[in-house]
Amino acid sequence: MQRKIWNPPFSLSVLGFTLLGITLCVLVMSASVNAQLPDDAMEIVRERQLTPDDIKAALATYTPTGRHDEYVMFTSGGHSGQVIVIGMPSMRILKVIAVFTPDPWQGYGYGVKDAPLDASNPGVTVDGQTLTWADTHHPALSETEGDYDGQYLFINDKANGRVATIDLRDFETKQIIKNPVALNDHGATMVTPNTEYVIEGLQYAMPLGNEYAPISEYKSKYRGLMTFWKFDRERGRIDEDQSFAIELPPYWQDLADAGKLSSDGWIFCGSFNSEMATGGVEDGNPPFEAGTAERDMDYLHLINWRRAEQAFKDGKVEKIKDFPVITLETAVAEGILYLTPEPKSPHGVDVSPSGNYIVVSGKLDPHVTVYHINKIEKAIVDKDYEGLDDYGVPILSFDAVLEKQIEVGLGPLHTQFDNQGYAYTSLFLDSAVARWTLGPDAKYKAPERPWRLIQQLPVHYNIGHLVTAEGDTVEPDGKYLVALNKWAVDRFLNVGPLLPQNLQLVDISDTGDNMGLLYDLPLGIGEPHYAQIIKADKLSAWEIYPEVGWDSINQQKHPKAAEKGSIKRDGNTVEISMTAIRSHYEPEIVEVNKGDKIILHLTSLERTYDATHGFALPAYNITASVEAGETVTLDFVADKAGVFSFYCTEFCSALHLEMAGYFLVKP
Ligand code: CUK
Ligand code: CUA
Repeated sequence: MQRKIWNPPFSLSVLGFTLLGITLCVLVMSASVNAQLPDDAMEIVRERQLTPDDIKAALATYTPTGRHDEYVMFTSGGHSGQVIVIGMPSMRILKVIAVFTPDPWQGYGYGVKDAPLDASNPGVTVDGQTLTWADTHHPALSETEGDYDGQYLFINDKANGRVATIDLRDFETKQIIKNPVALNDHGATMVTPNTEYVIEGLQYAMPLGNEYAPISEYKSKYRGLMTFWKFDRERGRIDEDQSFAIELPPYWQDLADAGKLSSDGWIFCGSFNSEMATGGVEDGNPPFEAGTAERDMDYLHLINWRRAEQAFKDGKVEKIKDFPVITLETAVAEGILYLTPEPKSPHGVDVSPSGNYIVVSGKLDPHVTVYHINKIEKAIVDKDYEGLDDYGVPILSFDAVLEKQIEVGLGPLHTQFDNQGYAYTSLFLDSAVARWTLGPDAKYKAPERPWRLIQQLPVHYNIGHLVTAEGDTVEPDGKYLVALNKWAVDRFLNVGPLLPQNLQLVDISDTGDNMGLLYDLPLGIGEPHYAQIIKADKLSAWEIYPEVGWDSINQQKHPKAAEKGSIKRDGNTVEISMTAIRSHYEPEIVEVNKGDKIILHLTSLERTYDATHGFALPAYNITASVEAGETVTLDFVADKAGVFSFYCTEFCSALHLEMAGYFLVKP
């Protein structure tokens, strides 16, 4: 698996470098730079032992200072609980968005009132336990008519069954909600084509509402769940009051995708424990890994979300923990839920850009299995069932809905699409990306050789998800693909037994078997699972907040914003309006009594791009960030007597160190 360095013997090497020189000239000319490759550049090529492919990759990704990237990738941060923003093709990290985990730099989770990580938020403090981390898996960009609109980003917390909303006007988390019925999730988040709903799927079946039931009552008491969170675009919030869930059989529902265009209105969701195995290796039972893989087929779930929405609106729900849930019985009676077989231990399910093809990968099957939406809908109309499952859910006949099975390689997981009629499937066991042709599809010129494996590109190593530019939309861009590899092994310098993930940028602009690696990005802050790539010009984040005194949590003028400093006492409550501008706070001296309740509104008067100030109050575990124009409120009790020097944590000006003050707490 060692990378071959191009290091020919001397005589060959002269020829090689001549060829290399020609290649370089061609490359340089194609970039319409009218220059010979300078000798010192050739010297670098020789010294660093670069191959022509290396040089091509370097030229394709190197981004000179001040030049901006063409695409932006949002990748989940795995157990860091954050989202990482990466420019492409440079693969430079632009930002880590704090989502479920406190972050001092962003002043997130360290005292700012009403921020999503405020302990008073029921999405954060659950049953008295404040959660300070998450296992983020699947980011989803908001869509309009099936295309990314650049407005919002959603991401789930697999560990605790939570969903967060990020506003892309300022790249800040605005909302964290806890699913009241489900402990965990996985096949989420993803959105319906107009972001009507953000979908969250439970992974490990459980007694809904977090009740207790012994594992021996698995079949009768444990259930799966899919939750439909209604998104209120105007408010930029998920509206919990308009949301509902559907009870599912206890099959360990996994990845899901929303239908689009021809399949709009459907949700497709795989599952991998239709055996309903209950583990117990310590008692001599088969472990889950074997128990869940006994049958040759599991069930793809087909959920009609418009019918589900109608049933919810008609009140055909039961309340679990006060949350409306459509029961399995209702789901069957109302034609909301169907099943169809899918090969052994499936993982990914992905809908092609036209909406016609639904691609499923079975981890233990070397094929991808492709269904056609027309066949699915016909089988439902014809009641072409091969039976009912234990819960009365109709199982559509596999032969009736199957379009094609294509052998792509070992351990297929996830599939993405481009604008040339190709599909790309990650091969975990083969450590490769398979490129294959879709069948005839109105959206693209029909491939000359449909349903064929075209190329397997080795990646390093153990690829999980892959993502293409806008690959989840009705209009993918092609051009780039990123392989999110679980193992890095020998790709980077040894940093101890815990290794970074390796995100590899792949050029998919060419047709045929011409995919090539461009760049390796090590990410050492948790395990990214999935990502979304959007054209950078679809994003239009603010440079500064719209006006001085902006409440970024609610995206409106802060009711307590003030452009002058003041201290007001009312009994034991001290309300302070503090301003910040280069390079001082006003007021600078604040004197209170031990036990006073402090409400501090901190307003940045700055109107300059990138003029950020911070506010650190030692011993009180408080740190805030105020970007230009922002007002934040800190709310705490002065329960420690003493002299506390507060100061600005951003090097904002030459006199940044002078931007300080004293918070005096009289005993
Ligand atoms: S994933 Cu969550 S186990 Cu394949 Cu979407 Cu990594
Ligand atoms: Cu303000 Cu440093």
